[in-house]
Amino acid sequence: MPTALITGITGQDGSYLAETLLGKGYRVVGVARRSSTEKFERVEHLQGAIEIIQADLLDQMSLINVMKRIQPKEVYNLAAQSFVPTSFEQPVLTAQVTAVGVTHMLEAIRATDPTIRFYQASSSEMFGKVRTSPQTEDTPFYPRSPYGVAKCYGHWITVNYRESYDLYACSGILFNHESPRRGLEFVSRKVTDGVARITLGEADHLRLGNLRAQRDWGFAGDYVEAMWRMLQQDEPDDYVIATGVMHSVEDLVRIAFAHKGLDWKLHVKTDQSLVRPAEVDHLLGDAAKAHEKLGWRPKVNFEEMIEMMVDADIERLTRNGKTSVTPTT
Ligand code: NAP
Ligand code: G4F
Repeated sequence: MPTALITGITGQDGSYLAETLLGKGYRVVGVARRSSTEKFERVEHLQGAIEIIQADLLDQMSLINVMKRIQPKEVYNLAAQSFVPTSFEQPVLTAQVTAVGVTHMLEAIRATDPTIRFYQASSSEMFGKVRTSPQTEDTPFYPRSPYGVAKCYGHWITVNYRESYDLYACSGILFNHESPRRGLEFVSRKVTDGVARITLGEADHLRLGNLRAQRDWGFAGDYVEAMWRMLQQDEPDDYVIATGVMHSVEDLVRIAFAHKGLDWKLHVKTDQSLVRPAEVDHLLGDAAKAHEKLGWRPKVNFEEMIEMMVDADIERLTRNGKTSVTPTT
């Protein structure tokens, strides 16, 4: 049974990746940082099937000790400060975790077992103010937030360690991907949770920022399969993972409200305080390389995903009461 180590296992992608790897027969060990309140909701249903070990991306020695103890064959680095607005408020922390944390991971691998296969969670935020459209692995980066800048560092240090030390290190440039397990602060989940509350009579309106921004949104459950496929190739490489379809935030809002027979214009208020200091206006990915080399394709389309998220939020709120933040699906 090969061992896979996942940093960020308590996050959206970590939980889907853990399920996928268990299904493929892996022993799955997750890294979680110490917290005064444990936050294992997303992997609660995997209790007994996965192991959790404490370490922090900010602490080099803790990562070296994890590698020695667990002896993984594959390492998936999903841990990050991943919320763009927070990166404007906490740019130094974001750089320490999301950028330098990647070097801590790579150094831990070099120091313990350089044959470990490594996946780095890179991001379409690196394309930022896009130079060409759609974006491919060859599109130049132009990040528009401290988060995007940190992800560029993480991306290039992964490439650099692959080329300098012959590590099997891959970078997946993933476009936005969502699910019922998405954090409530991201726009997709904020909207589906808002629609659920309005439908149940718990709220009357929703405050949003820039409705004109456009994203290439996919389903997280589809995207974690691509991460695994990247680590099964003969040679390490970088891949764009995207649907190739772009929607605006306004499209997202319209579809989510319409799913419950609501007119979004009666419930959505725009709030200038939610507009970012610098915005990424459009992102659209071209995943042709992943189609050809990994045989990967997305299965869930945008409308299906948004409707799935609205239904899951209504089900959660109905079951647990309006204050619950625990997603189940
Ligand atoms: P997420 O839900 O925000 O999860 C982030 C994870 O990182 C959490 O488990 C968090 O732990 C952990 N973490 C944060 N700081 C840490 C530290 N100092 N040490 C150890 N762990 C730490 O993010 P996600 O949506 O699953 O995304 C996974 C990765 O893909 C991230 O690197 C993200 O930047 C990247 N990405 C995401 C998308 C997307 O659309 N979802 C697209 C491209 C790239 P706590 O639970 O303790 O906070
Ligand atoms: O859902 P978002 O916060 O995601 P964003 O900024 O695109 O970042 C996500 O995707 C990246 C991949 O491209 C990841 F790397 C990153 O970790 C994260 O997962 O915002 C999407 C869009 C933005 O243009 C934002 O300005 O929605 C717009 N928006 C409008 N109103 C809002 C809101 N975003 C949020 N979070 N909240 C609003 O009220």
